[in-house]
Amino acid sequence: MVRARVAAIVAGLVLVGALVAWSNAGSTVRTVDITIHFSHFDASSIAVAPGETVRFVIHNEDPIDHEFIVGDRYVQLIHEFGTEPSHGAKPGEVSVPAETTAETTYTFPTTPGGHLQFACHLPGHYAYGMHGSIVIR
Ligand SMILES: [Cu+2]
Repeated sequence: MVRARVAAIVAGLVLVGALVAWSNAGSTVRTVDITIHFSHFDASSIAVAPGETVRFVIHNEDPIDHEFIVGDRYVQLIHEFGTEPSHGAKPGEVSVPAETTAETTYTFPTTPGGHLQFACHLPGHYAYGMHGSIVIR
């Protein structure tokens, strides 16, 4: 009798633990909204936690196309001098056509202290100021 009651309590605790773990797993993706207006991002710096997964939702209010690329200096250089016309397949890289909203999800490295960038590499846009920093801390 007592054993059955203890077993029921233990089973209940295991269920509660599983539900808490499940709800925490669902909350690990943070959404960051960024608006592009007059060829500028409305954020200049974003702080993320090591290993954090962020869903970036990019709102392009301009009548021209833009893009949103997350990566280190090497990735940014590839895109600045590269020829990829559009993005969307790789995490952290998305094209944002004129007056639309697009999103991309990126999981950051687990090592704290890293510095990445977000940027637009359509011709002349980076030089015009379409970039910002991402600090992992
Ligand atoms: Cu742009």
